[in-house]
Amino acid sequence: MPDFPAGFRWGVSTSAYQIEGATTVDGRGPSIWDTFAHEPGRIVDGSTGDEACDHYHRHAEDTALLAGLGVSAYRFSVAWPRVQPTGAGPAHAAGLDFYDRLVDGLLAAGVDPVATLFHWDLPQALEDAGGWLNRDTAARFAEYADLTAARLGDRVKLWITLNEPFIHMSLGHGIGTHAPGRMLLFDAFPVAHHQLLGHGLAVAALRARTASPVAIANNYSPVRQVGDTDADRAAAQAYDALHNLLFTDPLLGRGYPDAPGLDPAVIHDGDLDVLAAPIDVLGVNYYNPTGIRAPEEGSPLPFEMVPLDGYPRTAFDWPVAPDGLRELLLQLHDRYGDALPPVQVTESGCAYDDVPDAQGRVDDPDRIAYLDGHVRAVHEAITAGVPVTGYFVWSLLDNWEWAEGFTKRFGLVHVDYPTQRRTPKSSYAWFRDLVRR
Ligand code: IFM
Repeated sequence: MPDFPAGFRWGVSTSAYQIEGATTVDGRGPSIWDTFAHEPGRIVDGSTGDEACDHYHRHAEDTALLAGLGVSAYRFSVAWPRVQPTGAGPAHAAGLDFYDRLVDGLLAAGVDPVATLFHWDLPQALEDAGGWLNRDTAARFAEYADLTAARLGDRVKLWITLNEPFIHMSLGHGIGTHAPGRMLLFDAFPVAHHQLLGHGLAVAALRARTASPVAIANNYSPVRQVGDTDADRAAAQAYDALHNLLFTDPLLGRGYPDAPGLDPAVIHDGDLDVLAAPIDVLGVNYYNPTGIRAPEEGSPLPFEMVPLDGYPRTAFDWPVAPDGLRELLLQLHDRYGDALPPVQVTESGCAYDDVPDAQGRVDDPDRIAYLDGHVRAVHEAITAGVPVTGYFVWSLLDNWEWAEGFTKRFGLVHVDYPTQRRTPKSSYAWFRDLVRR
């Protein structure tokens, strides 16, 4: 493995609803994911995040795993319904106490806390008032950011406002496979704009409370056009605008791209200035490229997704394409030039069906190969001039993978859910050795 620049940040990521459990403990309110997961037929294995990895009670053990890994940073998310159980009103002290303990434990272990404010677990009370379709949710989000930073702002080393607003819009509000389960297709655009507005307002709230850098974590997927007709080209452009540009162009001062569904009536005067508040880091979550061709006649979508041939595949059936990460980082650099802040890869990882052997060891060579390829791709991008300053593996632990329940394992650490026993996989040792070097 080639050398990385001094100070490069190596980390791992998780999110609240996927690991914490304890969903009714210490006054936490319900979130849209509690509601959704409890609806029959929503989650493939019928599971919920009620217990997940029980991290709420086992955070000290998990912090010891981080210390053993030697990472310099840990990216977790704060559950909004712990801080404001009904999505409004003063901070709920018992909820923030948990993150206080977690952050202090991380610092004592020499690990920088990196906090994401919104990783999809909207308080149910806000959803009942229209959720992200309601412009007021953006203001509520800034208020929650302020309350959280008032308590943790002196110790969190990097703040991330939103996680993957594209996924929350498209799966949660476009096709309804994630909470809150709305099926609005392109009428979901207000969810994009209000999340971005909330991000901009939260940046201002955070700046007033802390000197730590502020970021957003976007999901990107380079588009591989399948077919060579004008219609295929138009389809690839439409998908690229929606997935890759819609949530980055306005942040970096270019306004919205020409994307399907964009409704100018939702954008008020002055909003674009709020969205474009300077950020210190752009978080990049990358898993795979997407194959796109022209849709069949009569399709409600202006593109069709097609499987990409010629790649190994993960247990999610996603193509393993490290070259896509290099390509994406170079594209960001080319498109935004000097407007691009330093980039940190805030999620990179893969699901495989890892099973302990007779001795209880979990050998996961496919994950090691995946990570090795993606870390090298980052190095190639740095060599080509892209300012990449960090790389976080998704995820520290096997955890509750949204609509896939417990069926997809992304962790460097295996979790036996009935006993909550944690077993570091061989990829944990591989990543530890990489970080040490
Ligand atoms: O588990 C998710 C995470 O919550 C957001 N990014 C993608 C991961 C894998 O699907």
